[in-house]
Formats: sequence, C-alpha cells, structure tokens
Amino acid sequence: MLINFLKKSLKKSHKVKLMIKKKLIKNAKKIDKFLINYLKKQKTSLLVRPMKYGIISGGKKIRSTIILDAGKLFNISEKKLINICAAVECIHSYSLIHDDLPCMDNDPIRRGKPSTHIKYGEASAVLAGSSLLTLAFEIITEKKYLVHSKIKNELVRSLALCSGHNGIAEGQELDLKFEKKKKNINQIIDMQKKKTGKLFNFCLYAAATIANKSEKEKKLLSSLGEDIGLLFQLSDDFLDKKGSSKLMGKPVKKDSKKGKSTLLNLMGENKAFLYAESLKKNILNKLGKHGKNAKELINTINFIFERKF
Ligand code: GRG
Repeated sequence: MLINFLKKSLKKSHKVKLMIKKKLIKNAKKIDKFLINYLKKQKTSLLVRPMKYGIISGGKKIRSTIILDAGKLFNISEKKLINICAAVECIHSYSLIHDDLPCMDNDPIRRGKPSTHIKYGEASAVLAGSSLLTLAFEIITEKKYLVHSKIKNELVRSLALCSGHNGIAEGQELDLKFEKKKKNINQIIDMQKKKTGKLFNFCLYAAATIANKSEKEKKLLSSLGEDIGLLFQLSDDFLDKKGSSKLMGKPVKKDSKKGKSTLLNLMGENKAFLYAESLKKNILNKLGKHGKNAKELINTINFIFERKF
C-alpha cells in the first residue's frame, strides 16, 4: 500500500514538474514575442542587436511567470500584465548585462553563450543595458497599455524604487563590497533581498496594484515577493556550488572563488537548506488564504526550491 502511494505521489510530482517547465517555456515565448514586436515598431538603432542579444531567446523569464501567477490570485487578465512582464525582463536582463562586465563580476558566459560585452564589446554592452532600463519605463507608460494612468504612475514609481540605489543597484554594490569580508546573516539577507528580492517584490506588488488592492495588501504581497526572491537567490547559491554549468548556462563554483558573502558560505549546506525550507514553508503558508487561486504560484515556488537551472 505504502509503495503504491509513494509511486503515485512520485508520478504526480513528476507530472507537476513537467507542467511547470511547459508553463515557463510558454510564458518565455510570449514575452519574447511581445518584445520583438515592440522593438520592431520602434525606429531602429545600432543598439537593438546587443539589446536583443541580452534579452530575447534566453533565460527562464521566471519573473514573468511569477507576475502571471500572481495575476491569478486576483483574476487579472494576461493582457493587463504582459507589459509589466516585458518591463521586468528588461530590468532583469539589463542587470545581468551589467553584472557580467569586467568591472563587476567579470563573467564571459551567460545563458550558454558569450556575455553581451564579449559579443559586442564593453561600451555597447553598457549602452544596451542602459537602453533596456529606459525601455522598461517606455513599455509601462505605452499609450496602448490599457491600465489607468494613476496605476501606471504607481507602477513606474515602484519599479524605479526597486531598481535604484535603495534596491537592486545598492544590492549589487553591497555584494561587491562584501567580497572576501566576514558578514553576518542579517547583512547578507539585506544584501540579497535588495540585489535579487526587490524585483520579485515588484512582481507581486504590480499584480496587487493592477487589482486595486488596499495599501495593506500591497505591502503584504511586496514583502512576500521579496521572500520569494531571497528563496530564488538561495537556490542560485546552491546551484553555483552543486549544479551543472551545462544546465545553468554559466560557469559554476564562482562564489567561493570570488569570496562572495552568501548564506550558504556562512551557514554551511545543512543549515542553509533548513533555512531555505522554512522560508518556503512560510511563503506557502501566507499564500494559503488565496485558496485555489494560488495553485500556479505555489507550483512555481516549489520549482524555485527544487530547480536544476
Ligand atoms: C539597477 C537593475 C540594475 C542593475 C545594476 C549589475 C546590477 C546593478 C545588479 C545585478 C543584480 C543581479 C545580477 C542579481 C542576481 C539575480 C539572479 C539570481 C540572477 C539569475 O536570474 P535567472 O536565473 O536568470 O532568472 P535567467 O538567465 O534565467 O534570466
């Protein structure tokens, strides 16, 4: 009986994993299509090629999936979310292009191909990254994007706050300054919540804002998003230590070589795993109140915890 039960649940979890992979691929294709069309409609420039190289046909586009899943919490149509997905992917790809530069993490490979600065040179990579940053705000403020201008304004402000000197950029500054230094748990969590968590924070905040939720609800979802980002970063740190560079599309085992301050390096594998597990439980508990509407988001969070790429 027990064996049959285990076999059944293994089959079920395998099926769920396959479904999530399919969902990620489907969403990534949708966002790529949106961005290709968007850029096609604009006057072309020399930077379009390095921009496309940095953002299209690569990466899981998991932040977009999180936005679409969060939309399901409030029954928001995809049409109202697609611009937000594209804008978030612009900011994310911009941060990766800049992160790979020699003055930052100096990484020659990203998403299984040469990093943007290797392919197009440093100057073009800096400019393409900066152009993706501004493109994000163009996409949100686009006339054809049919959400109320008051909401657009709030989204622009929040995305700017998440990306700037109190958000991702500061997280990156701390990450670089913490190299080869002994930092405590709270300092590392603060750095990772800024570097990685802030954009996930925005993903959930955006869904709550478009759904016209109360300030209290928006705050709750922002902080939940930040925790999802922290979980994502923790799994990234595990993958850097134990994952496959082929599946990840980038070199692994870099964190310890560079003396990066990560929870994994500080706590060791067992404690870091237990920390991640309790963080995930906490996130899933908080989503409980959304009932069936949270199913997709919960599946994606489980994928984040177990992912191999
Ligand atoms: C102000 C946006 C901004 C950037 C400048 C360079 C920089 C400051 C920030 C870097 C932030 C950074 C690289 C965070 C790491 C987050 C992370 C775990 C990235 C990997 O994300 P995946 O796995 O990548 O989603 P794919 O390739 O799948 O898109």
